[in-house]
Order: sequence, then C-alpha cells, then structure tokens
Amino acid sequence: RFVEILGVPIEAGAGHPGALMGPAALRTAGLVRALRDLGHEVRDLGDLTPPHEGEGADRLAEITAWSRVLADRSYSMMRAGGVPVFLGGDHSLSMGSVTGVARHCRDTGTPLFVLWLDAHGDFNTPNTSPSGNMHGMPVALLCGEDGFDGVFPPEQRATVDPAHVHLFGIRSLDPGERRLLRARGVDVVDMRLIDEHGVGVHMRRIIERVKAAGGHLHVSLDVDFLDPSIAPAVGTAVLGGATYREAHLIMEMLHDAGVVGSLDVVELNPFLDERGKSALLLVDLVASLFGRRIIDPAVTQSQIG
Ligand code: DIR
Ligand code: MN
Ligand code: MN
Ligand code: MN
Repeated sequence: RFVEILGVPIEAGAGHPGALMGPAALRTAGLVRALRDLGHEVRDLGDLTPPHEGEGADRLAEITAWSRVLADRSYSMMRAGGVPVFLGGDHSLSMGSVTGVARHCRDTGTPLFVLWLDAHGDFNTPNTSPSGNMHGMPVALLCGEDGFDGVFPPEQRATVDPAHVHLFGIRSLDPGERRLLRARGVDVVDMRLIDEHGVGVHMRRIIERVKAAGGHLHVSLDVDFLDPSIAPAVGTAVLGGATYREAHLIMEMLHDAGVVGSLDVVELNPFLDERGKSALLLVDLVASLFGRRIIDPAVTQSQIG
C-alpha cells in the first residue's frame, strides 16, 4: 500500500509538555523503515509547521489554528489515495485529522467508522471538562457536540456519526462525558468487557460491522491505551491497560480484515519514556497493523487441518 506519514507536533491540548517530540521519537524508533521492510511505498511528509496565528495565543486559539491547517492537509492526503498516518502530538490533533478524513468519506459516500483506542473517552466538551485540556475533547467535537463553534468554519466542518464510534480500552471517564456517551449511544468497550470476553470478540464485532457497511475505518491510537508498564511515555497513565499481546492481536486482526484507511498515533511523550521503550513498541504495533506477522496463517491452518 501507499502510506503517507505526517508529523503533527502539537502539545497545547495536553497538560504536560513533551508530546511535540513525539514524531521525532517515532521516526528515531524506525517507523519509516519498518513500513518499507513490509513492502509498502512510504512517503514521509515531514512535520506540519505550527500555524502562525496560534503562537502565543490561548490554547483554544492555538488548537483551532492547528486543526484548520491539519483538516485541509488530511483531506488532501485522503484524496492522494494512500493511507495517511498522523504522528502526534497530543490527541487534540484528531480534531483535524479525522475531520479531513470525514470530509473525504462524505465526498465519496463511504461510511466512516472510528476505532478509538484509549484509556479515556475523550468525549468532554468545554462545558463538561474538569481539566480544560483539549486532548480530552476530540471525540465530542467530531460527533458535533456543542461548545466547539469557533474551531472549524462551516465549509470545513465534517462530523462523525456517534453511532459509528467505538471507544476501546476505556478505564477513565469523567461524569459529564459518561452522561454524554450514554445519551449519544456511543459503543464503549471498557477494560471490564475486555477482561471478561477478550479483545478478539469485540474486535470481530466491530470489524464485521465495518465490512458489512463497506466502510472506511479510522484508527486513533492513544499511547495510554497500553498498560503503563509497557508504555510509560504518557502524561496521563492509567493502570490496567492493554497488554502487549492484546494490543498486537488488535493490530493483526485489523490488518487481516483490510478495513483500516487512516491512522493517528498520539500522546507519545518521549520526555517520559524509558530509553525509547514506548516509541519502539508503537512502531512494532504499527508494523503489525501494516502486515507484519509471526507466520503466515495459511501455514498454521495446514498444520492443524
Ligand atoms: C481527562 C483526561 N478525561 C480530561 N483525558 C485524557 O482531561 O478530559 N485523554 N488524558 O487522553
Ligand atoms: Mn479514497
Ligand atoms: Mn487517553
Ligand atoms: Mn486520548
């Protein structure tokens, strides 16, 4: 496949500085090489430059400026026909990346589904957020909740149906966002469900749904989806996250299904990493998503009959 990589060094949405180094750390960990070794055609577009209007302004103004530039860029990457991979940067970047993807899907009449791998729901609005941090709000903006009027001009806006959003790995919700998630009917696969059924059951359900609709699946991977013992490089670590094998299984199933059309890898804070451990793990997970496997399943099938 043709893969286009764009770094988005934004950290104004997070509570801790450091996420702007994320794209550099993912490149240092060998992301481009890993994808090329799998036979993909990879174009690294470098990092998006911080939009001028945002600098020194308040955080909402800064993220608004980034989001507008990124939504246009994401839209043109989709039109180029490859698989866009956005390297964060904090999770507020998904306001722009997914908006561009949603606009392209609307143009082409393709149903858009979003798989949000995260410890958090990211469904706060400026009215419900206890922290005021915009990395806790992107899904609410994407689903058209109130309170984000100034972010996109009407001609740029494109939303996601909340009934097409699957939050996965969740173990921390604020009271206001929990109420909103219930009211909008968003599918929330929390860690309790994963413990009880395993990730395979829920991934199969989500994959079948996207396939049946002939849809485009956007995957948004927040580092804090992973257990902090394997991925410490995140400002908002929450105990009880996905294990190494759970995370790889998700990526492997997504690859085999062939439904993923765009990806965010966000919230990596290299300042908090332990000798690049989290960055290296993320590169391995992206490689699994793009086809790295232990052995061809056909071989195993023939052995077990
Ligand atoms: C919290 C934390 N729910 C907030 N959110 C984070 O600030 O809204 N999302 N860390 O990734
Ligand atoms: Mn297309
Ligand atoms: Mn999170
Ligand atoms: Mn997040």
